Amino acid sequence: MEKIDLLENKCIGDCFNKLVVLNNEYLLNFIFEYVHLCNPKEIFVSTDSSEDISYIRENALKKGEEIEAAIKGHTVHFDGYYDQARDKEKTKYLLPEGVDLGPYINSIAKKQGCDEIRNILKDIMREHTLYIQFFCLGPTDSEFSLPAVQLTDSAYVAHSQNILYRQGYREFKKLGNSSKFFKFVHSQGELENNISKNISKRRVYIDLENDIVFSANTQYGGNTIGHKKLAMRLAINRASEEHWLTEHMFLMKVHGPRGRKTYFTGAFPSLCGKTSTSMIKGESIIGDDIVYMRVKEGKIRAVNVEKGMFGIIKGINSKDDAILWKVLNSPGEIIFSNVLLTEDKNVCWVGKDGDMPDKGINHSGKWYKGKKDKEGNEIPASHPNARLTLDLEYLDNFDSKRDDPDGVEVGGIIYGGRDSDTWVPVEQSFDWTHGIITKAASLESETTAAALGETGIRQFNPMANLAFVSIPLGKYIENNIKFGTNIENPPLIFSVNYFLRNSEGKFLNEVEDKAVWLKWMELRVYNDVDAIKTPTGYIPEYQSLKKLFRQVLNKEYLEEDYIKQFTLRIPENLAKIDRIINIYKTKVDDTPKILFRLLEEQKQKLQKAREEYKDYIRPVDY
Ligand code: SPV
Ligand code: MN
Repeated sequence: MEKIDLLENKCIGDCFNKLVVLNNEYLLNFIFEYVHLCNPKEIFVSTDSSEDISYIRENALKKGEEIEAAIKGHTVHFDGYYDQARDKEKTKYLLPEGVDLGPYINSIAKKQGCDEIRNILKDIMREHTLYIQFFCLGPTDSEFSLPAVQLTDSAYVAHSQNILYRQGYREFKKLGNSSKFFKFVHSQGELENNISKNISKRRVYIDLENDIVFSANTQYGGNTIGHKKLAMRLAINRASEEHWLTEHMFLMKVHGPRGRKTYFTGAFPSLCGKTSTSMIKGESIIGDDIVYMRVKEGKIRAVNVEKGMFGIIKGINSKDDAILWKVLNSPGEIIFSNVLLTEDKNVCWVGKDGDMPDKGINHSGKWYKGKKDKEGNEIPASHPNARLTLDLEYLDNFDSKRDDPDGVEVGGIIYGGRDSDTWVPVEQSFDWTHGIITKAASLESETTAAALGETGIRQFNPMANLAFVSIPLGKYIENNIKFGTNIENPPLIFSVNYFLRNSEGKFLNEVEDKAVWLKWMELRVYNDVDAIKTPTGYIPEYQSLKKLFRQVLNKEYLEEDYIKQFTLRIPENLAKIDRIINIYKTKVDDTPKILFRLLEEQKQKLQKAREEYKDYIRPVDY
């Protein structure tokens, strides 16, 4: 009785009733436990209604978590200066004694971690409103649907979730008295000027056994928006148990000849062109960050887990990003985070058309040109990881298949990283297993200035998913291999590399060239173009690309450029294979044996080719 009273007393208006009618004792117990611990001042419960959704947005403005910008519907939010990205170090799995998920998985003993997080959460919401929200990951009324509940004391986080995820109060009504849903507890903690003050107590702790993620003393979306990367970690574990896949991928429709439509997914580490690929001119976007994939009737089908975009804004301009540019300059619901807001409430970011104003407010507070931080570094007008949050429906290239409960059939899967010297711009693997091993599981990416630390350092990032893999890595690789092996015609697997350079460090491709690679991959799905077999996979013939460059970009494509771009770089490829084998040998338990076998085979093929042709093989030499 006492529990019920506590909840009822804190609930605003009829909010208590909104919980009761869901008829789920697990849900009520969960909510009670964290209300008791976090002790919010009051509780707001959101259903799927537009009034409830508006209430949250209005609260974000009223509490100063967001500021209205000049264009109607646009708001700006700031995270703290030292809270601008995912905190990898303080993101940990709570693991019971005796469980070890390997060196790539950051963990803490469950008892110790639970004590620590409970201490941090104790009374943490006492000055705040708690928002309780229900969502559905994946389309509603679907085999893919995963219900999830979020508790957060940030109206900004709650507002972001309303833009990014499908409402799920109705899904919870259908769920009845079940404990099978994901749970998130977030608090921004004590605030100073609306910024989380206790950054040293920032934590993201993940409890896989109970499908709960705790996040405290942080505001940045990647640490706080429960349904994004927090849910992704839970979903990778769930998918592994149930034999489907959760991947860090976009989902898009590529338009082929004669009205043909082919769906592609693509995995790229952060800041490597994932969103920009899904936004390529002339194609259609279904999602830009996370997919679930299941095998149905012998075909791989995928859905977008989300409904919105939490995209990087740096560099968006009218010429290269016409569709986004239009939306960013029109009325509509958009949250900008960590951009520059001028006195007349204009939103600016690095790389936007026009001149950058020399003052305004940004993630460092009052900003002026030349301002330096405590470390003496000049503060840019907007943070490199500044973002825009919007519903994909606003985009002219939006594909309404996004909400199809059956998802879409996947024709091709693309893996890409930031690689200055090894992979060719586009290549098809020999088959599913070869693709998963030599492309996906071998993915590396060079660090950029946007992340902390030295730039240009190659980082191992299998499936662009290393930060989110919540099961032993060897098992995750094995799940991926198995997923496509019993399928008669699995999707083709490709690698792309938008960042190849010549020996002087100059990029060998233009930004827009990726539109051509995409069309070539689409044709390959139906064997509509021939390809050249190399020791590492199939690459395009010059003539097919020449034709596509003309069709897609109206550009002359020179054979000398083709040769530079598609020359097989044997020493670099051999060095890469050695790095990858070494990682799987020394840092990964239970790597599937076939991974070593295939990589050794590829190595031998490359060595043999080197004897025949020397270190660099031009595509015209095969
Ligand atoms: C990414 O970094 O991959 C993102 C943004 O999609 S975050 O929400 O931080 O994960
Ligand atoms: Mn992402």
